[in-house]
Amino acid sequence: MMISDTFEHLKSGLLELDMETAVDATKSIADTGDTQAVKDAVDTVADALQTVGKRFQDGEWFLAELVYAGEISKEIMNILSPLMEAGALGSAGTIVVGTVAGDLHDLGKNIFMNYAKSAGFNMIDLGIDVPARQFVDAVKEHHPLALGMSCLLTSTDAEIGKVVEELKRHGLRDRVKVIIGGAALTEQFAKNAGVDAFAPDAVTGTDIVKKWSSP
Ligand code: B1M
Repeated sequence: MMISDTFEHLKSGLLELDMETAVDATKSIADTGDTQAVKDAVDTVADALQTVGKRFQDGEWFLAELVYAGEISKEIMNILSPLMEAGALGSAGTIVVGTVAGDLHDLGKNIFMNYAKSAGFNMIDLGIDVPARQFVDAVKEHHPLALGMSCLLTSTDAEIGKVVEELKRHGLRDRVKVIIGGAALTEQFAKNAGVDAFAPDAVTGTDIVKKWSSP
């Protein structure tokens, strides 16, 4: 089978909610041992998830389908992530990442983490529904180059300002760069919230932290 067919199976497996096809295709890609193929597979997942989001927005898909598409994506990323980590792990610096309090979305955050890991960053994942205090404690503990927050709900975007305030209150704001991403946010929001950067996607986010790592 051609490698292009395998990417097609990965995508169709996700979009047809066929776990077995998606996982088999991912394993075939992983077995090639080709780092670029692994990155292309992550791009394929990100692309397919945009389609998933559109189907949900258009009322074509419902919550159960969304959740299952999320589970398939996680299985795929579980196979791909260790291969992406194989690079110069941690050499570019540490980044602490989490999804803000009240928000349980993590697919985009995980994709960003995988991209940044593959670029050599040591990623510390605080998970989802992370309170401001926990972000601050992690900055104190790990002294990261950057703190990343993901937010997909307009009802939780105020959490970002809270974290920035907490960082200031603990005298940490000048010691860490702050990057945010997620469907609820914009460049303008980032300016108002006093963070250093907004990443519209994982690739741009990784480019931004790379610049911070080697100015
Ligand atoms: Co929810 N959801 N959801 N959802 N969900 C959205 C966000 C929504 C826009 C859908 C819609 O109505 N059109 C909407 C929010 C509306 C709003 O606030 N304005 C919504 C809603 C309402 C909800 C619930 C309230 C639904 C309900 O229960 N009635 C509920 C809330 C639960 C909660 O969090 N408290 C809910 C639940 C869920 C599921 C659990 C079913 C599932 C999440 C599964 C999971 O994450 N494990 C889910 C999903 C899948 C979505 C959509 C369809 C897709 C999100 C996604 O994963 N996209 C989403 C619709 C949409 O976004 N169009 C929607 C793919 C992902 C790759 O994109 O996360 O944007 P994204 O990440 C991108 C970039 O943004 C960027 O890089 C990624 C890749 O390029 N990025 C970063 C993201 N974070 C970054 C951080 C960085 C850098 C880049 O640095 C730190």
